[in-house]
Amino acid sequence: MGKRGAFIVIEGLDKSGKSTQAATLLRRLQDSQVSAKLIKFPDRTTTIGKMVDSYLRSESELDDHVIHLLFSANRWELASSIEESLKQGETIICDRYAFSGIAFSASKIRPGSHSYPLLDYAWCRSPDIGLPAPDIAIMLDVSQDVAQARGGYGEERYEKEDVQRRVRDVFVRIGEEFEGSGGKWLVVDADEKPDEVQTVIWDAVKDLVKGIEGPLEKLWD
Ligand code: Z5A
Ligand code: MG
Repeated sequence: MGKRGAFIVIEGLDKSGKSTQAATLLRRLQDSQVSAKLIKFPDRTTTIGKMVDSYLRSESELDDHVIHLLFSANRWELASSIEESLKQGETIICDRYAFSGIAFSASKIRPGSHSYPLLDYAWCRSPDIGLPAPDIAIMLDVSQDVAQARGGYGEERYEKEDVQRRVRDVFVRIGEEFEGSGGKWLVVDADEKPDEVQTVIWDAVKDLVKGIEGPLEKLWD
């Protein structure tokens, strides 16, 4: 049997350049004749994705538990097609994944409280247990003032300074746990110029994209 494709997840704070870097990486892989595709979560095109989209644009209100489960369900909608593509030898670049799911939900605080969590961290992690696990998760770390200077910041529900600060703290915890469970978690300084960020990313993935012999692991399993 041939090698399987690599599953590369790009995560990070808002306006850290995830979509920019994911698109650049895809072009580079295609130029190098590596079979690859780019996916993104939330996938706003599916039935569930449309509900998520409406919530993010503040066009609808949903209970915090419900929106968390919808984000996860949106990933499960695509889980078997991700597995199939990887098995066929196609590399997948994934713009946000389950780590964003935990980071944004577990950083919510109870109304009237300064720091008391609204949703339990372990509860937030549980619906994504068993999803395809990435071979590497690349966390783009941007500072607040740099993110705010970039286009579009502040247009959607979670793009507020205090939210982003709490999200970042949860991302640090997630990274430690992912590494602790044997995963690869790479933090990249995303304040740098796009080309410089891409150089660091390429360096981290260039061997993985040659194909992987080992089985695809399951997330948090
Ligand atoms: N969310 C959740 O709660 N639960 C979940 O399970 C998931 C997500 C999966 C929407 O996500 C929201 O959903 C998000 C998390 C939550 N909440 N918020 N806020 P989204 O992925 O759809 O969000 P987005 O609208 O695509 O924004 P983004 O992802 O945060 O942006 P980005 O992809 O990181 O950045 P970009 O689009 O590549 O770049 C932004 C701008 O900066 C653009 O003008 C670029 O040209 C510029 N840019 C990029 N890189 C650079 C550098 N290095 N230097 C200078 N300028 C740059
Ligand atoms: Mg994006």
